[in-house]
Amino acid sequence: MTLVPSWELRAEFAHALSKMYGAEVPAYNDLLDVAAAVNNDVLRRDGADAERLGAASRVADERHGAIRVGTPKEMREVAAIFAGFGMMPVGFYDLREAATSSVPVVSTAFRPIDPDQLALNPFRVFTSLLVIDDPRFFSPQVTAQLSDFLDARELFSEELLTLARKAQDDGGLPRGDADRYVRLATAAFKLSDDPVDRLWYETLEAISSVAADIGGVPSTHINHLTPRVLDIDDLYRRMEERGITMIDEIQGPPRWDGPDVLLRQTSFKALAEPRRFRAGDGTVYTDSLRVRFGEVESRGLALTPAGRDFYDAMIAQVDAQLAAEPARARQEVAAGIWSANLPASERELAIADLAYFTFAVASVRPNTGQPESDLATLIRDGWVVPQPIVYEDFLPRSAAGIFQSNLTSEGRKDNSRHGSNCSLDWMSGILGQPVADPYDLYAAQRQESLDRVARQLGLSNPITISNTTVHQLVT
Ligand code: OOG
Ligand code: NI
Repeated sequence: MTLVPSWELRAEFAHALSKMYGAEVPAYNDLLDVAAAVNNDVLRRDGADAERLGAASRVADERHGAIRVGTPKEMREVAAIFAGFGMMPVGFYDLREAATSSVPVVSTAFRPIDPDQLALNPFRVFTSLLVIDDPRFFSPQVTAQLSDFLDARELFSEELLTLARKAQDDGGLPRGDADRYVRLATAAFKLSDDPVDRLWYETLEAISSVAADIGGVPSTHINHLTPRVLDIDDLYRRMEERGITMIDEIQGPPRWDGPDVLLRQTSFKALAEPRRFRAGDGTVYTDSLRVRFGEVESRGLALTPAGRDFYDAMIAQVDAQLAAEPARARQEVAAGIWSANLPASERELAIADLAYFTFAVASVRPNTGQPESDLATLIRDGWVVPQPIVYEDFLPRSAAGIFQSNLTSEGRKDNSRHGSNCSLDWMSGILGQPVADPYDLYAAQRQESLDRVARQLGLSNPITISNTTVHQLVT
């Protein structure tokens, strides 16, 4: 029997979620319209250049979602559901540390890992786990109450989990099962109209509105769904022109004259949505909550560890300069620091080993000399050409910013206490499967292309990457 392959299941799941979220949050549909209009304009303006970081068809369909769960068991179940769609855990983000206000979660992202799979459909879900025993946020009593509350709920049915395991084991599902799997998985992330216990919700909200959104309600829901756009500054302007108030600034790197790196994101604030509540005396009534919002992103080059350190140093300099000149706009300060420091072309970024690329033998080979085995020399001498690798992951600081811009209150965090230690390995333990390190994935992709190039050029030694330039910030 022919199976619907996992990439098609993933694409259908992403479409079904998008349709559901658009019905729940109509402003999301506006965002999709504007994003599509911006992308069409950029494609018309820049032609093939606009597709250097992903084919137009991939970008048009590209979304990331965000969900939040409460227990290691829920986290494992969600991992099983995503695995059936070919989405694996990648990266670790500790938002308890990255956020200044009360965001008691640690996160990973489920996404395809293979470049071919990413090209077919890159759907990813940023998935956060509430750390219910972190004493900076929760008293022992609240921890115990949270534990009881969360243990009593069931987010995912046995049928859904069984279909997911089958999809993972077989690499796909027959049509009938596929439809059922996509339908059940989508419904599991629908905003529920089961009444929310008001007093319990408020107890948690006083500590952290994120904790209330996760542990104060009987089910989980998609928090936002984010399209990818090729010109986020243009999108920001067009949304404001439509009268939709965006958060104050675009998160992440600035717009500048060189290549985009990593990830730029912005969002509109959470909108009031009707929700049902149960009061202390048992009466059920309708009120509203503001937790779900619209976000959009643009993606640039993946940075190497050296590039990321350099990025972090530039960000620290932006912070320092803003502290000295608080009236200036962050994006403008950052653009100045970028121009003074970051190599302004893909070729130079590749030579300096600051960003990840795959390499191909140049179509016109140099007609003198022999190729060296040092990568920077091969690029400089014209033997190989770099192709950018797009950043497929997230940024903790932007994620914290996105969480924080939508909190209804600062919440409480007792910084005199020590938080429980969490790490990528700890998350692997929770999930019972390895969480991939994004750098390993990018490096492996690069290495595969270098091995191919070495064969094609007939090099007797493997190609080496020496990072001889030490990057110092201009101050
Ligand atoms: C997740 C926030 C992080 C992003 O794009 O960085 C995120 C959440 O609000 O649950 O989605
Ligand atoms: Ni997001």
